Amino acid sequence: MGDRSQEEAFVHASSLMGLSESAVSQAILDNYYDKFRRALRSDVIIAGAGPSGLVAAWRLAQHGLRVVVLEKRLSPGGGIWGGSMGMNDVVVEEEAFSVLAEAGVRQYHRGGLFVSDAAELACALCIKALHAGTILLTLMTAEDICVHEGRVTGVVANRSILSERLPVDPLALRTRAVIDATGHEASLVRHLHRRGLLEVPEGAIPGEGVMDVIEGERFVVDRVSEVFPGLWVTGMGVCALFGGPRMGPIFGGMVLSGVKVAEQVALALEDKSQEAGDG
Ligand code: 48F
Repeated sequence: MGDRSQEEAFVHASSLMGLSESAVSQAILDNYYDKFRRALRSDVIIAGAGPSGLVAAWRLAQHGLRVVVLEKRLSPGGGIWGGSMGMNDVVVEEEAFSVLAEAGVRQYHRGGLFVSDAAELACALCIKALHAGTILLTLMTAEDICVHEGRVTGVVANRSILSERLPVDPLALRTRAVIDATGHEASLVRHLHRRGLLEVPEGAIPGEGVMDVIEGERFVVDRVSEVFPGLWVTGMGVCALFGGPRMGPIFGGMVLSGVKVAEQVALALEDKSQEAGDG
């Protein structure tokens, strides 16, 4: 027993040998800037780490694409954390079960519906996206979009909070496809529209309509699309852009919207690679 605790003490001491305050700082800077450097050129940038953005990131990274997620808040998960009126449970429909099961999220049967713990859902989707290879940069706002020759070519990113308070210039990240997964804000779509680059039927982005769970859940999946060359919209951004209904604390549509946008983007990038190869 004595030998054992001596051995443990030795292992502990040697594992601390490289430890100093500056070594801690150095390790973090090395790792973070390695991530940031890799994020400068990617296949897909997803603005927003809510349920639809995280599912899209997971699927696209699983497909072998270089995926970057920019999240303006400190923690990824978007509206999942709030659950319903702050109660950390959400309803998920059966159509999304296979995706949730793959992520290890459990469902509980309640009065004919299925409920999942909001924290479990947020954590599981994050882990799936990260373990598939997604680069996640938090406290990073997608502040604007780059367009060259009529196509989206990148995202202008800035530090959240800092950029809101001080005149700090952003950096641009180059990519082949951008997904606006910023939820109710539909931020990137609005940037394009503000500049007259995105036409919408009524001339103005309508925002979400009144709550309708059934129609909203259908709408948010059906209307996922490439809204400008190189820019896709998913999740609640779809409803904000096309005037679809809001639907409250039900998340199957968000998950399936993320799956669908990932399929569309993967296909479009494959086609573009083939064109480039053929050319
Ligand atoms: O709002 P959010 O969860 O969007 P979603 O994936 O899911 C909507 C549901 O959560 C819920 C609902 C279900 O019925 O209605 O609201 O469509 O996640 C959007 C994420 O984008 C971040 C924001 O902080 C949130 O985490 N975000 C918003 N604007 C930006 C951004 C921006 N400009 N740059 C980076 N992140």
